[in-house]
Amino acid sequence: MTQALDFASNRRALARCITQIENGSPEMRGLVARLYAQAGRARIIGVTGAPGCGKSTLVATLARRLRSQPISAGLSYPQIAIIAVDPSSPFSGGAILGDRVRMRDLSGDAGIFIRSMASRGALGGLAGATADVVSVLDSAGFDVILIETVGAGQLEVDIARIAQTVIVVEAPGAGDEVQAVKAGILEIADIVVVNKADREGAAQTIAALQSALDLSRPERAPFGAHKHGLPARGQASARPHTLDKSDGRDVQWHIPIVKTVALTGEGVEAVLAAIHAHADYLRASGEGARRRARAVEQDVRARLADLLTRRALASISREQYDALITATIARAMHPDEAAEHLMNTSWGK
Ligand SMILES: Nc1nc2c(ncn2[C@@H]2O[C@H](COP(=O)(O)OP(=O)(O)OP(=O)(O)O)[C@@H](O)[C@H]2O)c(=O)[nH]1
Ligand SMILES: [Mg+2]
Repeated sequence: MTQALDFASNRRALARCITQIENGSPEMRGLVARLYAQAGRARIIGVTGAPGCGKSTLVATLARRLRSQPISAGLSYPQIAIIAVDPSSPFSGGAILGDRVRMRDLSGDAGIFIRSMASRGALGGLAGATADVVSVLDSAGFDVILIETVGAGQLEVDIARIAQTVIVVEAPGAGDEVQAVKAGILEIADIVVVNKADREGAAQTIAALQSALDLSRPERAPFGAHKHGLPARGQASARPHTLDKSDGRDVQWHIPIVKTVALTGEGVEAVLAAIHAHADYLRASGEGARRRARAVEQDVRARLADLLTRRALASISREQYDALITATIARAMHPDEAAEHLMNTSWGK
């Protein structure tokens, strides 16, 4: 508990702890496990989309807006953490520095903590490390945690899924082509944002996204859209996401498409309204708990796969391992046989 309180006031200790998590440092395990027990209060929002679509600008604008709105009692302002995850770079490379520059104007605010993550090495890979960092930030008392990922592959999908609410950002581009569909990330969207709406082609992009969403989601009644002033059906929104019928509830989420100009803040209020509406939906439908259960299971499996791999590799010498791979390359062995051999060696068979 003291440790968690220390983090809130001691950003340097927090930054050090995150670096150790990234590096998969074993000394951190006990602390991370203790802090995990204290997490579960923060609102976690993932922002993903193609490179350059305006994720960082949107995240910075959202953070500023959130900081200007007191928490319901009206006495304090939310503490916000921003994590930019760049799976493509093993070091803090150019893209992350770019983010830092773009988010520069936030750094004067003591209520906002910004951090980039790039390296691997932690159990469960980068997604596992991100999950650990999120729970450390959560236990440290951050009210909102924003995770920015580039959204180009399965790893980014896994990282985005750590969030309770996933925002997929798209910018007007060439014709009907929707980057989010190409990258396979539209299917994880809870809210779709068409940013750079000041640019030509925003209407076509919205139409293309709308039909992509319509194709993938059957029709149901919307939840919470009117209450939160979101666009009505048929305007800039898609068909609702179907819930598992077995839960017997009639609460549906209606994925909104929100138009923004993140540079000027236009439309960002509507994104916040959608985020609040989605939180209501997650609570009312029980989907929030189901989603967390799925994410936890996925995380456990990723860590298990890592542990088993590490154990198997530790059970043989480098030379034996190389010989196994060489034999497989020469087709003297099937990859299944090589894997099984490693597995059996590690179990002492
Ligand atoms: N015209 C216009 N430009 C924007 C808008 N939002 C962001 N930009 C610009 O688009 C460029 C990329 O913005 P970022 O916020 O860095 O985009 P990103 O998606 O975080 O980029 P990566 O992290 O590199 O993938 C910057 O030059 C921004 O100033 C917008 O609403 N309209
Ligand atoms: Mg960025």
